[in-house]
Amino acid sequence: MDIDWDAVTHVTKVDPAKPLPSDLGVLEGTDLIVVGGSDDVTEANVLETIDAVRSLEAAVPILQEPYSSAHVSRETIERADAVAVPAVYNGDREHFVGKHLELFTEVGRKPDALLGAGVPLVGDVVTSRAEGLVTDLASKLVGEGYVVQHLESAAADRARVEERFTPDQVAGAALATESFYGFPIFYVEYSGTYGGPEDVEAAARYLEETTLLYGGGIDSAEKAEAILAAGADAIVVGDCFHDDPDAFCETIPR
Ligand code: 1GP
Repeated sequence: MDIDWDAVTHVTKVDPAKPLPSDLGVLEGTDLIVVGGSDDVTEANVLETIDAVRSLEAAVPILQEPYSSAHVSRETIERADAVAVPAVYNGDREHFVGKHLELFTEVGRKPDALLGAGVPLVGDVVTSRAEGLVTDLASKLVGEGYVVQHLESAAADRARVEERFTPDQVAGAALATESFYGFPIFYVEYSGTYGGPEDVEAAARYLEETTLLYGGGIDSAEKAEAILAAGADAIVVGDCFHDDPDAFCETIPR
């Protein structure tokens, strides 16, 4: 399924390492499900989570957001609609460039590993089929320009973020995302705390084509509305989905 970003206003981030609410029906009002988390995530629990949310009656697109290339496999790429790879502007080099090269190296590394054993093809045919498969898989990987603004979060710890950006720096990162790097997504990440609309307002000034996502501490209709009114294309709700399904439902715009 292609992700129609123009139709995405509400995103749910599902952490594969956390228990799912008993009623997954609450997800039917969301526009996109992101599967990913920082701690205790494995390829196996990513696949289990993708399968669980795929079983929803409403067809909601699924984006895998891996922290490590170990969470990504041919299966996860094939079962998700896309795989979004964060490029953290205020993280260390590994989290802007290093992990991406590692991931694409994994995807491109061995035709036989990607095609699997027992494929009844030989020689050049295997190589050309494998190259086509690698290209198909790589086309599902999309970059996300990221600023991680909650320094006490697991995301900041993992990406080695030591500095919170000022609104001017957030605006600069947004501008670079749109006009220089060309990533389709820019993400203001306050994971675990509510950052308010200021950074979103700063980023929105420079984004025409790029989808602007805000995530962090959204647990009410008021916060959701404030962030959307500030110019975010969509809000991302994580903890509240796992912890308080009733409040989660309130975050879905009517
Ligand atoms: C986390 O931005 C998302 O990556 C959502 O944050 O868990 O605080 O809702 P919360």
